[in-house]
Amino acid sequence: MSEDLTASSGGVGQARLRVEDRALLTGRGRFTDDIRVAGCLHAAFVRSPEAHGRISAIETAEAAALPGVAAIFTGADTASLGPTSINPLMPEIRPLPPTALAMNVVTSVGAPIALVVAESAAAATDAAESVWVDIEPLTADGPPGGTEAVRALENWRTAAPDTRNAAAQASVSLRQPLLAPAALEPRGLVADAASEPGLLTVWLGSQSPHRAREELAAVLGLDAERVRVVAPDVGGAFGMKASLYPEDIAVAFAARSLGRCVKWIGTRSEDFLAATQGRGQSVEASLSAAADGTLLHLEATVRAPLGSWMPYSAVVPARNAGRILPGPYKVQSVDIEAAGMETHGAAVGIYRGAGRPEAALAMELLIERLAEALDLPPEELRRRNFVAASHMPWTTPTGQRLDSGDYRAAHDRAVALLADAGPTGQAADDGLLRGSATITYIEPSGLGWETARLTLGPDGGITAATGSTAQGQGRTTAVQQIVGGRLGVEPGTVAVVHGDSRAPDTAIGALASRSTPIGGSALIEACDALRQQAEERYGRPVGDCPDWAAIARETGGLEADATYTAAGEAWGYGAVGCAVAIDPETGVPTVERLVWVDDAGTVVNPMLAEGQLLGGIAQGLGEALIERIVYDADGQLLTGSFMDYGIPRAADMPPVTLERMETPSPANLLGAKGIGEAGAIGAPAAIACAVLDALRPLGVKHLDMPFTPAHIWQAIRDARTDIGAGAGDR
Ligand code: SMO
Repeated sequence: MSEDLTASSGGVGQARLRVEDRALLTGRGRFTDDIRVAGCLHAAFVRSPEAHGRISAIETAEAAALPGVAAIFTGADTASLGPTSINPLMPEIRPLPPTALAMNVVTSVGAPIALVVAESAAAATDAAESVWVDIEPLTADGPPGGTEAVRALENWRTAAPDTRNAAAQASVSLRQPLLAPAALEPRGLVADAASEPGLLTVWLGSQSPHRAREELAAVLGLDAERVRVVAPDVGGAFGMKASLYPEDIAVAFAARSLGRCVKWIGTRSEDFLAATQGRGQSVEASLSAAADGTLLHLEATVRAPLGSWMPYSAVVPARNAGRILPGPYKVQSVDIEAAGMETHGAAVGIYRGAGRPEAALAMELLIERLAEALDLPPEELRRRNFVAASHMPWTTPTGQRLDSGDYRAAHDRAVALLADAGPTGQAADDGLLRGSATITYIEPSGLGWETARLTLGPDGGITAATGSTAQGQGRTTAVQQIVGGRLGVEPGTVAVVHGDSRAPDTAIGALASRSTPIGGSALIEACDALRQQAEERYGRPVGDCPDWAAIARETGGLEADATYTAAGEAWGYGAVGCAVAIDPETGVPTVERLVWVDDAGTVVNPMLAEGQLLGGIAQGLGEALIERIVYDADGQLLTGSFMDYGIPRAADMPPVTLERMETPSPANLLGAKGIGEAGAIGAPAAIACAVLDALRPLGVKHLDMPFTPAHIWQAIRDARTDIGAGAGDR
């Protein structure tokens, strides 16, 4: 993008206010529950109370006779539906697709067993409670384990390591808790088979309405043209609304069977029980170095839980954790294995970061421990091993091509910012334990294609349809800036369409930090195609700021489609400095400082980018300090509400200093790199390293997240150190 165009048009680079906010903040958003179709029926699910069992009987007669009940469906009705697909991203996958309604066997608490459709949501809920299900428990000894349960597997192996120079080795053994993505708006859909003959229209809170359309059509045995999926306003998704669910299939099936409209709006409890969860990985890893700190060999075994069925993106977290593990560092050799394991419980899928936070956490903890073993400051060990800016593009030992960036510059800037933020370790007369760390993360932003359609209407109005849909990120604002800048029109005049499987016809969606890098580049390409069409019809160049109204009058309107395929993967990155203070009496941790230097390449709107970072940081802070899903030994969910599952509130946010570097990516037209997941990737690793730095003098070698006061207090107790003297010495 030329600087002039940017400055004159309010296009790329401008911190424009979000055009979405007036409606969203004044209650005028249109979410799935706001979709009203005349005569629409309402659905409620009967769910499994057992983690594993055989369904011996389902009695629906009493429920079916209740007032307002239209129909009750069970697994026998949906048995003939086709399977959904699994993105085959790992070489070895044994799919475990969802069943719309359980048949014979249930494999997790909360699995849908029956669907009640009634005249009102209340009637459906009442009737669902009257459906009687008899389940013989099959196992009382918790989730199955062992090699039998491996459902996905990949290895990254280089030639055998050269161990002659190894002077030190460090290892870590991590158990990461499962997390609830906890979108503000729970799941839901409206499936309408009544309003338009031969067409099933589905309003679905989804990151990928196009994929949902393909999947629904395949499962229901329909031509794709006979299904339209629309994502209206979506109140947060974070990966949890990326793939099709059993409930989506069951409700769409019910609508088709009845020739009616059927609506299901899930509750918060249902999201805790049956929405996909995130993280939960176990990582065993070791890293060796030569005496001068040169990193040599990285070995790791990643075990990722999959839950009891696999959504489309199920294997992404395991694969990402493996391929990204070396992070921003040069290592000479690797031997990494990542596996996805079947477990009893809700499906585990992508959640903001999707394997990236897990990789950053493991690698940065290894670096901290290795620095200790080498008796080097951790900053120095990092500096000696960053992939140098001059060596970009750089192919990692896991075969990833890092496209551009200056990791060391970001790291050094973050170290300086943390030092400028004031002394942390010295002011110890308050009796608190202090620790700090500066970590660096990388954030791949996806490969492949995305679509866009630019239309010049007969009245001269410009409409931009993008395959990258929105869940609160401000995509309309960003699309207006990209298109306005490229076509030389005021961004606010560009009409934006997203989230409709009819416009464009095909798309991937908002996933993997790819919307701006790849979706934005597709818009650029469509803009250029529109301009070219104008020039061909007009017979001459149309200039930087074309008279689109005149072109529209002359041509009667134009339309340009683009399917843009990225040249490679754009790798965002950033460095995070964190200082924590821990009260040794209570175990309460306080994040005193968070300084952040992120490079997302070309930034379309710095205010949107900042919002993405802060939101991700809040979720990363939650992961590090608060959040944890707990199942008991029988597979019952103990954290089924916000009474038992904590998420961070505004007051939990530390002071954050944000700085930006801007190294445009050569991997796409726009030069953009992802930023949507950055906060959630960097925060847990930074906080974990800082907490362990604070606890190190007490002899605490390792502690798993979340760092709750009780958890830290116990670790301090277990370390059996004279806490008062230890704190005073620091
Ligand atoms: S975790 Mo993302 O929605 O790929």
